[in-house]
Amino acid sequence: MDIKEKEILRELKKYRERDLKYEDGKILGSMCSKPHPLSKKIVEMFLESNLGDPGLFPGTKELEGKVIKMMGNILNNKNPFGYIISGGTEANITAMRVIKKISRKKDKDKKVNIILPKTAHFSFEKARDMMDLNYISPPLNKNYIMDVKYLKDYIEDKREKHGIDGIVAIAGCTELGTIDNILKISKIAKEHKIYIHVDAAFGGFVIPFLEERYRLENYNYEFDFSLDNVFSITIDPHKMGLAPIPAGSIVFKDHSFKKYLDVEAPYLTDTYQATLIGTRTGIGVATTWALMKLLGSEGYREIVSKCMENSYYLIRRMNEYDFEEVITPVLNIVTIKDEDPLRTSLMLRDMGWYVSICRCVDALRIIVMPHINKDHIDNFIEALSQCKRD
Ligand code: 0PR
Repeated sequence: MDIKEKEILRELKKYRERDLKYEDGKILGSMCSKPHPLSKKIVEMFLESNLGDPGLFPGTKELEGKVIKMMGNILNNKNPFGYIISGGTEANITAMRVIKKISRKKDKDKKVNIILPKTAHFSFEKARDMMDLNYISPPLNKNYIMDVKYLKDYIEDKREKHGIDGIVAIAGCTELGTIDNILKISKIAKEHKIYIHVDAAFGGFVIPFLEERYRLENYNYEFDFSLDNVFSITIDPHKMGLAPIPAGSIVFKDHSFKKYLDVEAPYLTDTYQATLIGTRTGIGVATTWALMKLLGSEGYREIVSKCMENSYYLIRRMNEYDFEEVITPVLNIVTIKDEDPLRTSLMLRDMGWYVSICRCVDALRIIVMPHINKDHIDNFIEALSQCKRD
């Protein structure tokens, strides 16, 4: 390495050193974690791959097909079709694009009406801006999930005037980790022939691996393609899949959905392109394939169990200090009631702890990712109680 290169790297290191590190346990509000160590070598190996022109990278393209098959396996779908893309935002926008295309095919002048839970991630807001979608959001029920008793009314009331084109359901909502009752939603959607998109960006790598002892009684965890009218699912390897960023995924029920995505790209090796992002790395494909092979269901089950055990440990510790949770954790997301969550989160930030806050309820929100251990939790509880004493 010549002197100039060394100097550049030294300079970069200075910037990088200012970043927080997952292993320090201070990042408590992130859905990402330290990527699995195997990722490093894979990133290097696939550095120049570009799935935007797949004919040049047939090996990586074939691997993408295999990863989508693996996704199908965990999502109960024998004929999945989809892509490994930049993340949950791109996946959700892609699904909204399909719903819009299907609606336009039926009636090109009609508003595109989509039922969207109040707990939906803000990526749907971006989709609305870009595609002029009309969202209808039913109230939440006491469990902080979409109250399905309103669905029929919305569908039947609005059917004449507008018609509902799609329903979004969430499997592991960003703020609380709750799961919509997708079984019930699916029954209604089937009856009215409505498309369901499930946002399992976070829950997709948790729910299939959640041990029985962590499943709440009378809670519906079903979310995948085994349910009628679930036509697309967002599931992100760069969240609980432990892949490095960028690795998101959009999976469709079958290949028939490709026609809604394809645009002509006559001069490329593949003359159609379906993903929103054109030039795109194959790194996510390779890391996801490798980690799913390496860890398998058993490996992911162990990771999820550890996160759930630590979530309950956090609840026990906070209860000792009279802090109360909003809900019993459904997934590895813990909420802490707080009259002024913004203030508390800023105080914690001054002490070096990074938590996030909920919008739908006054609470702090902790994502108990694999990089969080019990010592971190003990230290955090100390810091939190100090905020309350001040
Ligand atoms: N859908 C759900 C349910 C999500 O929670 C998220 C992101 C997305 C879609 C969008 O995914 P991408 O960010 O991959 O496009 N949820 C996290 C959040 O907004 C993302 C995040 C991750 C935030 C790490 C902070 C952080 O440090 O809370």
